[in-house]
Amino acid sequence: MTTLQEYLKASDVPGDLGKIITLISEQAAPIRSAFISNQSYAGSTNSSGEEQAEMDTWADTRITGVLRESGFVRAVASEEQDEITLMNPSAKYSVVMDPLDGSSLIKVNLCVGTIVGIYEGDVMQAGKNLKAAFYLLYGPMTTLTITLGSGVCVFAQNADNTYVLLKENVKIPEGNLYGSGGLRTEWLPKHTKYITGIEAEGGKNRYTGSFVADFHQILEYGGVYAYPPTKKSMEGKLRLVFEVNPIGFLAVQAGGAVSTGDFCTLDIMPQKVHQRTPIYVGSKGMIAKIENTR
Ligand code: AHM
Ligand code: MG
Repeated sequence: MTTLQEYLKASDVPGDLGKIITLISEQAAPIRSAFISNQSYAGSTNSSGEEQAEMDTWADTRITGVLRESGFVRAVASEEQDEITLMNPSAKYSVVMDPLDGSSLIKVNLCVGTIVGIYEGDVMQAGKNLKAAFYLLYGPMTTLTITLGSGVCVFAQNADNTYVLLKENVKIPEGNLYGSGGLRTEWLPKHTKYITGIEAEGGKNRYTGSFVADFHQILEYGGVYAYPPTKKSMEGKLRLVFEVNPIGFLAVQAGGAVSTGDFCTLDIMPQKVHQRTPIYVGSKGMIAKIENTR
């Protein structure tokens, strides 16, 4: 069975990039064991004004700490930090991350994940420039879904914490699952028309409220995950830099697509680190459909 280490080597990944991927993937085990002792809320808020679950802060501190100590990282932008953290100015790679996505689901024991993107140079770049993107999904198994810019692989963590290849050359099929964030009463006409159309064609609703988990089932079965613009927030909810770009890059590498509803999110040059964007991600046909909805 191919291990993550063997895969990184066979892919000729530059040393420092491989080390960063390895270091973050090694945090899955401590993060998993910390779930049980970090059930309560920290009582602080992140820069988007949302309550930070204690686990968010814990995972953020843990990953940021190991990246800083490693000396391989130039800068880190995290959903849980207001500003970009500068580390080693002579290092080649910078990391963007949502250390614990879907954290409101921890106390009900549903799946959550860690989202990571790695750029050469600084963090404020268009998503299409990513050198690697991956997410850890803490489900019945811990899995790591990764692209190095040429296809997508899924690894599963063994009892000895080694990641072994579960699936390679993953492709998003055309499928009919859909999951949409935002209250229906807050949706705009274009999105309502789109979802109503999917439902009329027999689409099945699947939405847990954890982006990583909801995307992972789209990757397997096909369909669309959406967090649309709403009457309250024209930018939707998800953050371009930490969430939308890494997952969107993976989707495109798996033969799918990602869009604001009008154009590919990977072309957006971020203006602010915590910038939000509407997102539609999944099967190519589903994304073409929203872009063609008037
Ligand atoms: P988080 O990073 O604070 O957990 O917020 C992002 C999450 C996504 O995982 C999920 O898709 C979305 O927010 C759910 O939002 P809602 O509860 O509005 O459906
Ligand atoms: Mg998140």
